Amino acid sequence: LGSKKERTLAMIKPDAVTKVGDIIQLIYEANLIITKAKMTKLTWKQAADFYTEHQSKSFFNNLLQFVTSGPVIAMELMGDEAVSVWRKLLGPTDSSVARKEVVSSLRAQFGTDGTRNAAHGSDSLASAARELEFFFPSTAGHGPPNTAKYTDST
Ligand code: DGI
Repeated sequence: LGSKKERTLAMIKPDAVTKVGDIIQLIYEANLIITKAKMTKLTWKQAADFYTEHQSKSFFNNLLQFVTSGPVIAMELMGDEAVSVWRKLLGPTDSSVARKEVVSSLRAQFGTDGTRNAAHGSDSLASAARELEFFFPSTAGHGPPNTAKYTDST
């Protein structure tokens, strides 16, 4: 009550798709709920759009190569301060750095290095809005309509 309910975009990257069960467990333990989910394989162009803010970076090509190498699972997470709660669960960007931290994290457990780092999380409410619209467009014209809406029954 009176808390700051947020929505954020989580994406399980190709290296951690087989760990989806463990990751969902962590999500529930953090008091976040999954309100949308989709498994898909990104095309190169889709990945470039998703990561457009990094297009001039040296690691851009490696990033796209990796994230298009297999399926990803996109999820809308909802809960109190969902953006920062999910980012905190993820841990440091580089999994090899994450493993040196005292407190374990999803990237420490399921990732490998600076590129293969298991999962993504929106870094702000503005990014979350853009990234949720990317995976779950409100104007989707094809396929089954996105009518499943979470309503708090408590
Ligand atoms: O929000 P994050 O995923 O933690 O990090 P970010 O938004 O700065 O970068 C997006 C992704 O790009 C990140 O998950 C992995 C990749 N990346 C970022 N910085 C580096 C990097 N990959 C390599 N190889 N080296 C980097 O310095």
